[in-house]
Amino acid sequence: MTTPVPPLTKSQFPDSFVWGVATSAFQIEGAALQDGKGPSIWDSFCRQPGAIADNSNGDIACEHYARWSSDLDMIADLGVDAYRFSISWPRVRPTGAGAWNDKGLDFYERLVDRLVEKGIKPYLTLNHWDLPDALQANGGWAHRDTVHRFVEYAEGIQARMGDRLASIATHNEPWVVAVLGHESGVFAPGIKSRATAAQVSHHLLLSHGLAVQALRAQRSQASLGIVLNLSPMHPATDSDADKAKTQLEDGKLLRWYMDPLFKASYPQDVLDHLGEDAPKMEAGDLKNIAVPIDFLGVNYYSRSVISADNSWKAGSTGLEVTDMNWEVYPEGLTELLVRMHRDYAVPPLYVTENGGAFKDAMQDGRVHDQDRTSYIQNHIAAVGEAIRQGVRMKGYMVWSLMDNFEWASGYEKRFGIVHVDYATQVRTLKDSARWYRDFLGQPQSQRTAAR
Ligand code: IFM
Repeated sequence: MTTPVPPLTKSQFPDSFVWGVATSAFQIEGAALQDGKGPSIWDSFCRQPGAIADNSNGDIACEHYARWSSDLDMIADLGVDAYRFSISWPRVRPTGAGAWNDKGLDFYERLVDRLVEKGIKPYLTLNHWDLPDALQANGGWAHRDTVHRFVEYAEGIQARMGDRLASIATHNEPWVVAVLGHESGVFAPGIKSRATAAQVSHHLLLSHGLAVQALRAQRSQASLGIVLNLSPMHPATDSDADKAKTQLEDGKLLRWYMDPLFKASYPQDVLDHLGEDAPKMEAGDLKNIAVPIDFLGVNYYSRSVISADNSWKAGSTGLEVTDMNWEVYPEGLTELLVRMHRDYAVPPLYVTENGGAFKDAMQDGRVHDQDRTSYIQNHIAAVGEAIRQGVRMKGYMVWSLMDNFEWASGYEKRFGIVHVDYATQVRTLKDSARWYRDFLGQPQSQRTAAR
């Protein structure tokens, strides 16, 4: 395992750089139907036989709904500047339309107030995938009406607590919602239709643009943006077939989202590829999507290696792989950030998620997760390298604060820097959390001037 050279210090980053940890509502809260919360598409999807590897669900998860206060103490003890979390839409508006649920709104308002009290910036994500089930019954993200329900949701949250939020991201990883949720169907709502997936991606982007405009009209003080999951794509070989497939996959993952957001157009090669499955749009949609935003969040875990016949296997190049079977490839993060900066007129960037699932062992009350610690160190160093190459970076957030419900993998994959014993709900700082706390705790006096 390599460690970054020279040794990593916080002083290598601008003083204003924001360090954080991230979670999402469905993955940690539990309390699936408590205090008036409505069911989400993930509550229903978990009930489909075989949908989740360990047949689990989000009913209990990390019991964060009950334990939020001590969880915030733990976050504060890490010394982070920011906490990235999401609101469960059906907790605050159970059917996605109609009546709002005050108990749900109170929960998030208390959370935000306590963060502010502790000097931790609240970074909110509105949609981290748990769409109200009632909206799915009406067609979900494939139905244009959901776009307008999302805008109302954004407005309701802004009206209630927007004055205390540092940042609002409209969506987390729209590619995942569209493709894994509606094309391969391995995520909620489990639909398998390429045309539906394409329509969903368009509606997600449109709802982003319209929500940003609505929040600006409400004079939101929070910085507004969106979070994408991105990877550099590398052909497995120099063959023309591998290179052509790589170009198309790059179009489907990166340019399909970046082009409309920053160039008000969809990439022609992907439109050609989709043919009749391309999304139906209305006049003005692309202009509405490409509204100026204050930040772009990038979630990075690994590169993608593409072979025309899908024969490439992670680990075949000798690189370490995580428990998700994703290559550990920190240089890909620098490559990606530099490319975004070069190819698009991007606002300041954050790494809004980065981290690794590894098999952890609890020994005498400690988790010596050197693999995860090195992973995080090397990726932070990769962000530093992007800054040196001229990229405007604003922050870095570890995924995740604590072990949690890893979607279709259930509780089998652990991404946390804090270990969760699901039987007792005891939280234990892993060595990676201890390292991050020490790294963040570097006294201000040892920090150099902003670069
Ligand atoms: O756990 C997820 C998160 O919800 C979204 N980004 C990727 C993470 C790891 O798979």
